[in-house]
Amino acid sequence: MAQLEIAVGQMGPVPQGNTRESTVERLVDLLREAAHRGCHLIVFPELALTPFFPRAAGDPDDFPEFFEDTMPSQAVEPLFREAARLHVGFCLGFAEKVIDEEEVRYFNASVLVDRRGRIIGKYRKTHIPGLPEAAQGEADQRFEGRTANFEKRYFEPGNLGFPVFKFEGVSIGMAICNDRRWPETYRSLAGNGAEVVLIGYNTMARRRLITGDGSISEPGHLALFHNDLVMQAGAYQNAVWVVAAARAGEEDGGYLIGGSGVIAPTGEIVARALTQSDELVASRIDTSYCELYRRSVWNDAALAPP
Ligand code: CDT
Repeated sequence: MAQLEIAVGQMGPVPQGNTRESTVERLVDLLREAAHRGCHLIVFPELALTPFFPRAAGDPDDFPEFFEDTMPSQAVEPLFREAARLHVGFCLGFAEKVIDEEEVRYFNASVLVDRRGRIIGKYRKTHIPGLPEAAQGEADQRFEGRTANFEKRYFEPGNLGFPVFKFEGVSIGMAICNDRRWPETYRSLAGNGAEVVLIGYNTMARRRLITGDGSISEPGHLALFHNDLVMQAGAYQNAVWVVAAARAGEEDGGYLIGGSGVIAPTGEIVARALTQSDELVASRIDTSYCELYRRSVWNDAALAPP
């Protein structure tokens, strides 16, 4: 049994034109608040360093400035330094560019950083959503008013599986945005021993659902309902804590739902963001709830402890 004081670092919009340095300063401010509130770990959103650029039907060559080819890059160093100084770990989502056997590859990734500022885990998003191609004449780099998702044009599916890492004695796995909608995400992580699943996300409100041959609109209220539904079910059915950090509010003419929070293995939301801005939400995570449910309700499943 272990306990962890954990924080969600929800972010308000990061519009185009913001410098990486100013965005990292906001992350550092949230990390400082987490330290002030006695937290051991803070979770930041998906692609936390940039606008949610896959709304534009471009490709990685259109936005080289949004990709990190080292982590920490020079701009992100202050966050790592402050984490080590204040003894607070973090989980950070970013767009990753790697050279693999002379081939350039792009992943939607996150790292888990320990309380000494060292990377102890990496995850690459498995379920890449969106359209691979824009409609005729639509392929460009415009963000304004766009609610589409073109991630398939930017990222390939992750190749690291669903790894789990020890952080202060607690088994932690990561997932990124669309991954949270898929039951195998939680089941794979829980099967690998995860007690806590950290999720960063960027979900557009009033989005269109992509079908094989186009898209159809979805009632606006369902975006937040489905967000809660999948994470609460994932937490309960797999006896894990879910700690979810969103980007929220109006960014370049599109609206991101927010709704960051912490969900217990009971399936209950135990802490939740109130705003659509940078906001810290903190909660104590107690892994005895994972054990309780694995020994009782889920006792005959693969999740049961040996
Ligand atoms: N960023 C991201 O993964 N967004 C997705 C869009 C999914 S469209 C079904 C999300 O899950 O919100």
